[in-house]
Amino acid sequence: MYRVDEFRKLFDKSAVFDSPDNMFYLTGFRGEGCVLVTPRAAVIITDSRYTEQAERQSPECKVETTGKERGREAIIREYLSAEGINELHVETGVLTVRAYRAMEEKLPGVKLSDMPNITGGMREVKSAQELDCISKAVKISGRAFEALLEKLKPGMTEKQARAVLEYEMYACGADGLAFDTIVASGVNGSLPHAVPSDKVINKGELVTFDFGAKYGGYCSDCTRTVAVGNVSDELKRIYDAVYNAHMAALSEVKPGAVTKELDGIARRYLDGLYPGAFGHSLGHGVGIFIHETPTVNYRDANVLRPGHVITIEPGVYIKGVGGCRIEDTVFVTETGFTDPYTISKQLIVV
Ligand SMILES: [Mn+2]
Repeated sequence: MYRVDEFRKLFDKSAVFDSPDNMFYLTGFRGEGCVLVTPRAAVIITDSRYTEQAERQSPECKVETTGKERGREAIIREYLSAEGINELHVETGVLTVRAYRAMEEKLPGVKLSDMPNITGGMREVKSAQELDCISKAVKISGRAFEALLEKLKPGMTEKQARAVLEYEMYACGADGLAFDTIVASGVNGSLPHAVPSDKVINKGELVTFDFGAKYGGYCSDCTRTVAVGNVSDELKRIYDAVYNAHMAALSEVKPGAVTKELDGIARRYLDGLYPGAFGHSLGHGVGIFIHETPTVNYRDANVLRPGHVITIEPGVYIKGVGGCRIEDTVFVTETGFTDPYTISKQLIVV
């Protein structure tokens, strides 16, 4: 997809993009390098490993290959001087200090300015094509999770369970993983972002899986907590509380809904039952990157619009006991929302 024209309507100055996500969003190019956008030019600056790829993925862009005599800044300088431009907006949140200094040094007479967040806003509202990619990523991860449930047994380690789930995502057609898969069993469940370990999964434990696939450059994000055999009433109560919080917040997802109020629905309910046990945000936007705007937390009053893609993922985490989280990535529609997942949210017992 080529979105440089759309970008220029919102920003008529010159900019260079170094973040792979923004490079891909604006041009469709998925290799390394940078993208220069001026009022007249859209240029992918890359090295010879990616020249042909850039031409294939982004036929609308000019492709420039760096070489010994003509580095990235030299190419940028040529384009800027051709248009008489003396200011360049850069992604200061992405560039290393070294890269920034190299630009300062090698682009004399060019003022480097902070790039306003134009692409972040553009990326919030997804096109039908983008929603299709996210739906496919969701379906791949859903099929993979079903395959995992067939194989999940007490005695497996968290790492082994992760290996199965990630293998199945690839086998089901994922281009890659949206993020590092989380598997947290038993007392490890109190760590919201637990790293899978050699711990054996035992009967009587809850196991939280947080996983996502990438398809066509877009992410999916899902969490399910399953019971291995019979679990204690205490763990069942935690599950029910998270389930209720998830469903209550989800049911209010619609255009016009304010994100901090959605967060509040889940937070007030869970704080009433388990004070302080729900520490993280209710959710986040999802797209090319796994955590995008709009934010869905207790601070920000973002107003949801059709085309927003967000997660709803309340959780309860109690040290020494365990934890639970239930998450789906959902689409805001004209009238409410659609939830593309088919994995049950009722407690699954394996
Ligand atoms: Mn998430």
